[in-house]
Amino acid sequence: MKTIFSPDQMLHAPQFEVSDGKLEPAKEIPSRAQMVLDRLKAVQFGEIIEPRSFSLDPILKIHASDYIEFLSDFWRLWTEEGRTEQEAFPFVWPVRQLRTDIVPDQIDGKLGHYSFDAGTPMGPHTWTAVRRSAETALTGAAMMAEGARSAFALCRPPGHHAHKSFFGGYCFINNAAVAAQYLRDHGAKRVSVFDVDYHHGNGTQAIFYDRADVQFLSIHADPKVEFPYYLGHADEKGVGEGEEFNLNYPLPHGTPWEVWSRALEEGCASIEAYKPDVLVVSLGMDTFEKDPISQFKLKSEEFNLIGERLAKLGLPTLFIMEGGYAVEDLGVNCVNTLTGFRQR
Ligand code: OKP
Ligand code: ZN
Repeated sequence: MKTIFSPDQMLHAPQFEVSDGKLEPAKEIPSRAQMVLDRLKAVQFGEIIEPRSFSLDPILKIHASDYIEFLSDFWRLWTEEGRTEQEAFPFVWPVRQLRTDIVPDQIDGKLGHYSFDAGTPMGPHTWTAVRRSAETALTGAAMMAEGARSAFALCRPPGHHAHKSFFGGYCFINNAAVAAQYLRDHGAKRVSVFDVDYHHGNGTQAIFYDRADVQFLSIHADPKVEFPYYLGHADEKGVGEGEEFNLNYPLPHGTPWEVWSRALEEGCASIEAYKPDVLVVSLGMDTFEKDPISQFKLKSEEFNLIGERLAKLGLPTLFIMEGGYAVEDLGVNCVNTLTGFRQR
């Protein structure tokens, strides 16, 4: 299995994040990708290649053009306002009963309009890294469309929290959604996106919520007690054509493999019934027992079992990296998953 990655993805290097009501050291940092690369090399897992270049068109099939323009122009606008801070945080949002149709001219108003949390700072090179991360996912999708049986897109920044026109949860472009759409546009009739990150993939869910051609499944911590808080409940099943094609498996804090793996079984059964042409896995390793921001209890060896179970589906499978913040163990846990998949 080939891995796709660009060093440009390291250019997004946040220092801080707002989390749990305070300013904290950033968790979604470049060393995450480095740990995975180091492990891939240490076990000689397979070739590591650079992403191809793509126009913005496949990204604009998922994201609104004004949003992408905002992301790409942001640092220029920020500095033109005279801001000198090296990272920018949104701090005000259009909620429920306020108007949401007018994009403010002022930079803080814009930041709030195009985001949903203050945990996702933007720096001078964020856009470069974000675009490259999406191209990493797109290259994986293109390789699958060209006949590969599997590929690993080492995306960073991650993507599954990003909606059509707002960022948050460390995510800017929804890499998995962009890849799934690319696969739909290049021969796949049906695509399943299985999100095994600890956090609900609210962005991916929202993007495909009314569609029958992309099935979305997510196993995650119950949003009543965990980020992203407002989506990911079991009764969110899709709307219109998309009804029954959105499946959420919220689980309590403290969930061990014995319980988590039952949701994995249920998800796999639904994928088998759906009969997709290709599977996209939103791969988060933050279900790990030692993850600093998460509360599930998976052990390192159990990541091999995730890979093995997914392999049993017998589908062409594109892995897209999402979360995982126990940096020391991240490479092992990630490569364990891919190894479990490959050894079936
Ligand atoms: C991104 B991904 C709650 C803090 C939440 C944001 C978490 C974003 C996770 N205690 N901070 O899904 O791994
Ligand atoms: Zn996560």
